[in-house]
Amino acid sequence: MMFGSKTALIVVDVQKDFCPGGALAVADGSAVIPVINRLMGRFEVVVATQDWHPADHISFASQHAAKPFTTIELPYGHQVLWPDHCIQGTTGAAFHDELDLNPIQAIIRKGWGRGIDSYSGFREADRLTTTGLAGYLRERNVGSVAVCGLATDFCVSWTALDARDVGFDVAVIDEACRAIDLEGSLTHAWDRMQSVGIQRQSIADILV
Ligand code: VGL
Ligand code: ZN
Repeated sequence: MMFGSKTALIVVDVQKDFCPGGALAVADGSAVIPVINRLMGRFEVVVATQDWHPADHISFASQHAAKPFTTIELPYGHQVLWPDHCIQGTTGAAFHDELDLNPIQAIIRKGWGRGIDSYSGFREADRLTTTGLAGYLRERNVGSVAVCGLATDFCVSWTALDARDVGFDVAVIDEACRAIDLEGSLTHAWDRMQSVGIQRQSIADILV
């Protein structure tokens, strides 16, 4: 199928658990919300991702008697172990109250299978199982995407890299993201994104 002419905004994981007070709070995470609320009105297509784990999810340190932020090897690869977060149906998994949900046209939940994580909104951590987001965007005539949300160095960058990998033009909107930054992960994420031609975009370029 030909890639289309529309640009989509992908709003990644703006959920209570990733904001101050949440189980896996990203420093200054809620600062992205007023910016994203303004950005959404500038795009024809707006989708959001929602991290959505069962209570016994394999990415949780509690399932391995391990400390959060350590890593293990799983059949699909390297896995950072996280504090329990974004458990299906809990308050922490809900979108932040200040995020305007009305402009969001589709929501992709990810990480819902017990045995596999999914930072990317396009593809699970085995790098094979797709979520359907690429097909959705193609059917809606999208050719390029702008990515924003939480966290820059995990779900935002993995989503942006996969978007590029399946052939979209991709920008990441810097001021509309915040990072976890574990051991240089933020610098590494920007290096990887820039090496595959992902644009680092400023809100000033969009909100003129
Ligand atoms: C995320 C760690 C675990 C994210 C999700 O949204 O960046 N990070 N699950
Ligand atoms: Zn998660």
